[in-house]
Amino acid sequence: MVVPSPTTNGSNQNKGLGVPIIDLSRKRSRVSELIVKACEEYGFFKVINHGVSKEIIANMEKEGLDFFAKPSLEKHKAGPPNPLGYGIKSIGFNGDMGEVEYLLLQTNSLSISQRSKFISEDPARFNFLVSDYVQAIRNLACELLDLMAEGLGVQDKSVFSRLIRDVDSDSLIRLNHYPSCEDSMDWSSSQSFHQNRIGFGEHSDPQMLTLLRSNDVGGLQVSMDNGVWVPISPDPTAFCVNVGDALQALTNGKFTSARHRVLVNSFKSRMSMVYFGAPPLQAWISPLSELVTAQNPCLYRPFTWEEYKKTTYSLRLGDSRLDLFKTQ
Ligand code: GA4
Repeated sequence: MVVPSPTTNGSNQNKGLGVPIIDLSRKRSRVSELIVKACEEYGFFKVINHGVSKEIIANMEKEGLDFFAKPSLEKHKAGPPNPLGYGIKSIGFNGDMGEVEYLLLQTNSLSISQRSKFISEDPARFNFLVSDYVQAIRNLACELLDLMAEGLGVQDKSVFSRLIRDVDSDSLIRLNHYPSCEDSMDWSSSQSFHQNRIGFGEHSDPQMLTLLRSNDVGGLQVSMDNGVWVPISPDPTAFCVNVGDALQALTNGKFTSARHRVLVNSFKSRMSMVYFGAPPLQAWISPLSELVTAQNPCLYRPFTWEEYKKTTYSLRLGDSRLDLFKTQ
C-alpha cells in the first residue's frame, strides 16, 4: 500500500509539531509532570539521559543485525511467528502485511533460550545479551511507570510497574528490520523507488508501555488526534515511549494509547528494537478507582490481560479493540 508523504501532502498543518523530548536527568517532580502531560496529550514521548548503557544497546543491535543478515533459509528456521519467532511481511493472523521482517521473543529467560539455537551461532551469548537488554529496558519501563503513578497522584506508586516486574509478565521483545529500497528490489516489490511504502501499518499497541530504540533511519510516525501524521526523527541515543491500550484502560482513558505506523522510504535500512511491557496473563485490568469520579465515570469493564490478548489476535492490526471493552 502507498500513502501520501506526510511532508508533501500539500498541507503545512504538521509543520513545527514535535513530540515531547523528556530529559530524565531533570528534577523528578518536573519529569513526572512532563511525562503525564505527554501521555495525556500524545500518548507518546521520547526520553534522553535514560541510563541504559550504550554497550547493552550496541550488543543487542549487533545480534539483530547479524540475524537479519543471514540467508533467508536460515532465518526461517526461527519461524513461523505463531505468534513468536521469525516472520516476514505477514503480521498477525488476519491478513495484515508490511515491508518488514521481524523477530518476536518473550522476555523470560527460558523462552529466549529455547529459541536462541535457531537465531544465533552462539546461543549462550545471545541468551546473555538479550537477558541483559531485557533487564535494563524493564528497569527503565518500571521507572517511567512509577513516574506516571507519581504524576497522576495515585497512592500506590508501583501500581503499574508491579505488573511488568512480575516474573509471569507477558512482556515481549521485537526486532524489526525494514529493508532499504535497494533491498526491496530483491523482495520483488514492483512499486517505485521513491514512494512511501508501509513497513508496519497504523495501530496501537495492546500492552501497557512500549519502549523503542531505532538506528539513525526514520520512518516512525505518530497520529495526532486531528488525523495528522507526525514523523519522529530518529535518535539512536533516545528511546521512544508510547502508551498502550492496557495503560489507557488502567488510567480510565486519561492516557491515550498512541496510534503509530512505520513507512519505508529510505535508502538505508531501519532496525528497531522494541520492548512491550505487559502484565501476566491472569492479571486484571480495570480503571484505577482513584481515576474514576462522578465527572469521569468508569470507561472500561474489567478484563484479564489474557482475554484482551485473545481479542487482539482475533482482530486486524488497525482495529480499535479497546472500544469493545467500553462500559457504554
Ligand atoms: C502490535 C504490537 C506488537 O508488535 C504485537 C503485534 C502483534 C503481532 O505482530 O503479532 C499483532 C499487533 C501487535 C496487534 C493486533 C494483532 C496482534 C498483529 C495483529 C494483527 C506483537 C502485539 O502484541 O500486538
